Amino acid sequence: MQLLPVLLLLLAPAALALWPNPHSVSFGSSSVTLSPTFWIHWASTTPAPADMTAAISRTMTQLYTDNLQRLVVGRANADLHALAYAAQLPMLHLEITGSSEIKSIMAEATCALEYRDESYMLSVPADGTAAMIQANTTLGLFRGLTTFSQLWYTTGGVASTFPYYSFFPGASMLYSVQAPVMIMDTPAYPYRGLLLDTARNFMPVTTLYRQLDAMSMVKINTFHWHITDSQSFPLTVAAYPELSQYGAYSAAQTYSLQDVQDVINYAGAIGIDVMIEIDTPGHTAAIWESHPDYVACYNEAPWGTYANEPPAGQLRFAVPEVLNFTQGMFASILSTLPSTLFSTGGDELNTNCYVNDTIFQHALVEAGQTFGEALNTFVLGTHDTVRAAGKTPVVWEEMLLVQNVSLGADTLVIVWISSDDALAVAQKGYKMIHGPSDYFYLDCGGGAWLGDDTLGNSWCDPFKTWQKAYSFDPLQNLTESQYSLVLGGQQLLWTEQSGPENVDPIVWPRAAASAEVFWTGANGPDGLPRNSTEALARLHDVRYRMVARGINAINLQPEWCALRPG
Ligand code: CP6
Repeated sequence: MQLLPVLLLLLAPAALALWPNPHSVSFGSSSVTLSPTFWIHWASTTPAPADMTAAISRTMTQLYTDNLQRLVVGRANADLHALAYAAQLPMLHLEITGSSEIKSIMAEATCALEYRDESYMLSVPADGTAAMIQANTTLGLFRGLTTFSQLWYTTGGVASTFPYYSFFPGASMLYSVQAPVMIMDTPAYPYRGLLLDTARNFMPVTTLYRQLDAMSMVKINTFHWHITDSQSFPLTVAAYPELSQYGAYSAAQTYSLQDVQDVINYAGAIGIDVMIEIDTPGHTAAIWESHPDYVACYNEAPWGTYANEPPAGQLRFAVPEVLNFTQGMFASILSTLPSTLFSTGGDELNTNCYVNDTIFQHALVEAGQTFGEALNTFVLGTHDTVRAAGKTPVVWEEMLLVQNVSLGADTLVIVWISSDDALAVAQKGYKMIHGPSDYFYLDCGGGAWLGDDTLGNSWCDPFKTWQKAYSFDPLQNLTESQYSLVLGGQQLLWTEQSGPENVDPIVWPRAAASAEVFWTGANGPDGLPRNSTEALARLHDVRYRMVARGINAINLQPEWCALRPG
């Protein structure tokens, strides 16, 4: 009975630790080792952009410090004697194809989704001639480098002695077991994200860097930064410094203008675009701290009547100065952002908040507008500001499906309440990003919080395993003509119950699941549907490599399984 899974494991192709699985891949059955003088060669006559040069040297370091031994199928696969005589890979050429101007990885990673080119071809011959990555862009080359670094295992021994090892059994060697390797790769979807919330609990930039490192390892290309909310406003806004001065938990728990640029630059250099969200008009109680006139029902009791979480407080969006302020705030932030995407939020607006708010009701009368008309004016007004900065507005699904705001056709809609809602978004003809709570919420099942029942049940229980996220079908319920509306998707961590201490274990390696769903698409490289049994072996390797690179990713198995001989 237990033989079956073992047999399946031995028969499975593509056992190498590639994650996400490439679009197409072919392996041979020869081993190659990495030559002690292996180097990575920038093959273009135009000098490499600085972030590309950094990526090359980081890849060299990672090859020698990952120290990943072959797992699951066992150390026995490293036949030291055979490897001592295997062909040695002397170098890797990086070649830009096509004639477009060579730009930095960051420039390519932050360009509009429709121009994003992450495709590459990678070949590793079995005969000791050079390997090659070809791509139209530095971003494509960078994705290829990430894949290349996943091809190599060490035989053990002392990796730090590299490249001074000698080829005697027992010495450390980096090897790849399935040469020749031929990979043609391109993502199925242009948007592959991770949302992190830094408003419920603050996360220092060093914590964010670590998340970005892990994201880049699995080719996630967008950090959706939910930077403010009702509980705190940690973002420094140049034109309105009082927002964070009064709205942050403390002066230490703020992001300076420089911090934000540092995060954006760090992300861009490793192929990640930062999409900032300033959630409006709900989730804005923290704005009351600096602008009490702009916020209705602040901290009103019982909070459950006015908000999904304490403290209650939402923008008085019908008041003209509130729209002016929000536009001014957005413009100030937008002018510092390279991304073409900016989220104005729009989730969980609570209408009770405004019923007895005389200032809001007076503003409605003054404008001669209904609630819905005033909301339309506000949201479309803020979106005009986003477009004036050359960017595309992004909103949560309620703006479209609950509030019926007449969003511009360019607006991207994030589905979160239920995966079933994707169909309604598609029927209205809008482009969407999948982030449904029934598959992708990383905080669900992590324990109840305020607002959940007294037995400790949370409405978003149960815990969403990586297998659950992995089972998501981006095209489910949609008809073929609607497929092109799906731009991709993301897992999400809301941080009511997390912070720098536990963010790594809550997120990793689970968030690798959606990274593969949206890179690889419905089918794996062999044309067969993705399945989590095949994926598990590769995910173990992802986890070990993450730990080697300083990410506190959780175990998926007892260590015994990794040590067991094949
Ligand atoms: N905060 C904001 C949240 C949530 C959302 N928006 C949320 C809702 C339900 C669950 C988890 C998180 N905490 N701003 C929804 C998009 Cl179960």
